[in-house]
Amino acid sequence: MPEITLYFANGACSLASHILLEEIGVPYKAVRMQLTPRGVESADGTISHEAYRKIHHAGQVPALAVDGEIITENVAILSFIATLKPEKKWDGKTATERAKVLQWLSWTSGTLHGRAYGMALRPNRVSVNPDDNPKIIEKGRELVKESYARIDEELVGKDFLVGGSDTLADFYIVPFWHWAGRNGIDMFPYPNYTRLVKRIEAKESAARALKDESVTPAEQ
Ligand SMILES: N[C@@H](CCC(=O)N[C@@H](CS)C(=O)NCC(=O)O)C(=O)O
Repeated sequence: MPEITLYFANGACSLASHILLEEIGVPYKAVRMQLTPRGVESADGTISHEAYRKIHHAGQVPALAVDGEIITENVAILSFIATLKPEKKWDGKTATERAKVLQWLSWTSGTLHGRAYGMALRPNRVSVNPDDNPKIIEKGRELVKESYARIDEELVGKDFLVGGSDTLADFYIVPFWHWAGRNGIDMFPYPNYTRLVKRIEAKESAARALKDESVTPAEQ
């Protein structure tokens, strides 16, 4: 097994990788980071934002060090973790499933996280004019709800986003379910999404990661 270090922050998108590393049960080191006014730094103060920028080019979480090699981007990190336990087939069982898993990973990263939550939480990254912020935030929140609706519709009568067992796609959408509560978005209209999150969080691995990150599990 390679030597693995996960750089994560409580309740951030890195939660998906944290759950998966717990699920496979390999030894790994976890370095807790936090967002400060200076940028992302280690929670214990030993890694400054400047030092972390040498690990992650954009100073974001997650980052995964594998035998000293740094991997960034959730999609790449999750795909790498799947290779540590190939028998789980977290990247899909067939060529079509593998493509569908990639489809959901790319969409979650690019649309739900990058575009929708990017606009809702970081309007200043979209426009240099602060007067534009309220409209950008409103549009971002609309996109978040549309994205949740898309996930929910996909899960009507189904337990998994792709195929008949857990894939990376299911794990990756877990943190974004929790972001709704923090941002005053009601999850009542998305019962199928909630059901998936409860199923993942019923796993002991997920419970450990959530507890470590002080994230309250979706009610079982
Ligand atoms: N595209 C990146 C986005 C990572 C990202 O936005 N991480 C957030 C936490 S969920 C972060 O570190 N935000 C702090 C910042 O951007 O300064 C990925 O998927 O890994």
